Amino acid sequence: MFKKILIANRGEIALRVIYACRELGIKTVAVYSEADENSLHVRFADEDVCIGPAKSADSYLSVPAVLSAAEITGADAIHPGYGFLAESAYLAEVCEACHIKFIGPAPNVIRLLGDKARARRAMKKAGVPILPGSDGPVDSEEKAQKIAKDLGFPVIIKAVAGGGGRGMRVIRAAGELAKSLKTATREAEAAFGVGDVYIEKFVENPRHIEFQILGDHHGAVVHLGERECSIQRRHQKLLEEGPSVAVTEKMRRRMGGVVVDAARAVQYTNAGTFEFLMDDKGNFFFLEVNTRIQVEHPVTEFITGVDIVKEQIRIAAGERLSVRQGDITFDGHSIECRINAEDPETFAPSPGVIHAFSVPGGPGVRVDTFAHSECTVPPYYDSLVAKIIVHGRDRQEAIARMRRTLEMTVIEGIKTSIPLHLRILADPEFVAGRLNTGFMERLIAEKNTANGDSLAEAV
Ligand code: MV4
Repeated sequence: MFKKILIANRGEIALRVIYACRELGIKTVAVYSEADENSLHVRFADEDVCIGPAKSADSYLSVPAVLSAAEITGADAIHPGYGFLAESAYLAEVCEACHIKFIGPAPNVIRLLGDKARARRAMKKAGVPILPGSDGPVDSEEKAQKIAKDLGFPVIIKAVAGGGGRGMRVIRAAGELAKSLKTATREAEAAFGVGDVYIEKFVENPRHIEFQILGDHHGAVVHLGERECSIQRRHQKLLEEGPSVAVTEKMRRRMGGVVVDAARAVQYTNAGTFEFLMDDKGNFFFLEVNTRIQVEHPVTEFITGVDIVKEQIRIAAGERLSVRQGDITFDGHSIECRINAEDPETFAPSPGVIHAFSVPGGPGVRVDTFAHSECTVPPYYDSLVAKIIVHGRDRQEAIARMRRTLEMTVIEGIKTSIPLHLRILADPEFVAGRLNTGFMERLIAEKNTANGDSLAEAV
């Protein structure tokens, strides 16, 4: 087992990795930017190294800075968390060259799955259902028109290097295609440095459902069931839950089998997430594979009892998975709310000093956060301040538990998304489980209408 792990991240996920390391008896190294000098991940790590100024390009995103910190402190592995360098095939490669274990999949697997057109091809070959679309990147308007005509409108253009919605364009008629192809290509080039795009049939208002997997270096792969992540705004998830009300036990077994086979086919190791769209008929279509630990992993930890971060560390150290598929059960229901430092009405960021911070406990409540009274939420990074995750015997109990937890949470000094979450949890469609990726747009539109009609009525 590793003796010392460097955590190449900040905030709640850096603390989450420290929790796992402490329980495993592994020493930790925190890295931090000048803006994070006083944060909890620095306080609770055994060692810490300042790796640069607040700007993440010069600190948390700097491979030389992170690698130097690992070399200086003699860390034998690096956990990248999520965001920043988590899906950098380059960091994984440099780690290999330096004989430091990267806690994630092999560099060539990260690279394969990071190219969405290559990933589509690999998944199709492995028997994963994909949407009809182009065979690879589309390099001319003529080819794009031909493909779109064969698919039938609407179609969607996506960046090969994309993910998270950047460089995407929906096209509803042939006349819009030329312009959308140009703008998508330009956007992709600017955002990722790679302008290649591909085309897929567009699915209207799908559900977003993802399967968590784990694979070790001895050929064992298991799935830990699904999470429903349809409640998002501008490709930022706000609330996730598991299991999905739209997935039956039979579907879970079938799709679980599909993703396990696919992970084996690409020799996937460590933790990963297979993202799917589900249409209104219950059909699954592959979107992409996330080759990192995800923000919403606690939902799965609650329903399966598996500590995913500990498994990641064990896997990277060459140990076998601690669970077999037959041992994994899916118990009760879990919901996560992402509490962001933002205005719940305008979604404008709301960084600053938190003057009071208190979240209730009680049965089935978990809070993953770096926040405490008098801590600072810096303006330089993402706005996540806390994840509140609950577990109940069923969905109804989980919803009630999340409501009482949010109602009794005190965060003063900054604005947070808590009022927005309470509105989501009070929505009859949400309570009925009728979710799709258009949910937030509808909720916000309804709120705006209510505001227009009568300011007094809007809560
Ligand atoms: C789609 C789609 C409909 N049809 N692909 C958005 C993020 C990226 N990972 C894929 N996305 C989508 N791809 C086809 N062929 C709709 C979305 C989409 C979406 C997906 C998941 C979660 C939220 C979303 C919100 C809007 C659009």
